[in-house]
Amino acid sequence: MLTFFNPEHARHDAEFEIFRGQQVPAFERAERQERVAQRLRERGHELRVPHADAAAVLARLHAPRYLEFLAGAWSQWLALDPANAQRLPYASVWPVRSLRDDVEPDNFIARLGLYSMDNGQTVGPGTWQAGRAGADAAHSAALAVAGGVRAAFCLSRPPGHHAGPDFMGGYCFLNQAAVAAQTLRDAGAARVAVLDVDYHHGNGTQTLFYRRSDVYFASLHGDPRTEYPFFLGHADERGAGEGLGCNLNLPLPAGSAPEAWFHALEVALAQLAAWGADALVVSLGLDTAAEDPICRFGLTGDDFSRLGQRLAATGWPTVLVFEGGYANESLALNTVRVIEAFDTGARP
Ligand code: SP5
Ligand code: ZN
Repeated sequence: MLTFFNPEHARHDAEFEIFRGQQVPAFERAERQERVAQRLRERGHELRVPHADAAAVLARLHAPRYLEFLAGAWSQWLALDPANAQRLPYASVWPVRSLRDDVEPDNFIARLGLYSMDNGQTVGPGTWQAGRAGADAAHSAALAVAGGVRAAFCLSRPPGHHAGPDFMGGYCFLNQAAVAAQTLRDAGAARVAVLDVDYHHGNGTQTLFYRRSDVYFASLHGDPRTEYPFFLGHADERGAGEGLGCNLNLPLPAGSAPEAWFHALEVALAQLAAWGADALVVSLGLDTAAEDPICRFGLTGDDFSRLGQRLAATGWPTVLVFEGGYANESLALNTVRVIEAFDTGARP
């Protein structure tokens, strides 16, 4: 499968994340993607550096002040104290209910909180460049598909589906699946389906399209009552305004078996077909794997092949966008299983 991959992704690669008040080794590392890229090369897939510029699409999805903050964050952090070059900023205050989010504070950490939903990621020296490279990859993959390629893989990181209109969260900064969906729309697809199969609910993507009737968001994920992102992803979220009826959440209990997961997949695909989708974006998280260190579904290698085959059988022009997946040993194998099963299933 034609794959868009930009080595710039590695410019965002924090060594640690915060867990229970301690710095622990980060789960979302550049190594994840390097391993997938390596495996794809070994298997003979074409890896192409993206050249299309997603700036204009990003500007329609994300708030200008958020993009401006992300672009300038590292230099502002350094300007506070040259010693900050050796430190990473973490948010510690957030504008929750009753607090104002319309006035941007001057204080850097306060602004970081304004533009974050959690402290699961930090902004480093290359975060903006890595994020932009990922968005360009999503834009390029969608343009290839709009141009007649049956399917393309956007092998980007950091991931994107938790990033909303004006916030980062859950290791995500810029919403690549949303960039792909918007690009397909702009290129002429009337109805674009986004299917999110990451273990975690894609709260950012849902929110970006919640009031729109031209993009349908469907997601299968760990029940937010117990699983991250906790505050969105329930079954009663059906869209709003024009977008009412164009959002489907299928939360499953942590620990659900593959058969329950594939049943939910059928429900989602039937809904997207009934709606009349003419192109598909898959938020391809592989943290549903049995061996994933932070998630609790039990998909096996064969299940990932089954997923790829099932997606190909829909017949839709498809952009696959890499999201989560933290069992680095099997991640590359499972990703390539999805990609190759799709290729086999899509062959005429
Ligand atoms: C894209 C994506 O999959 N984002 C996931 C964000 C999950 N954030 C919560 C991580 C909680 C980590 N728990 C550490 C357990 C250590 N034993
Ligand atoms: Zn995830």
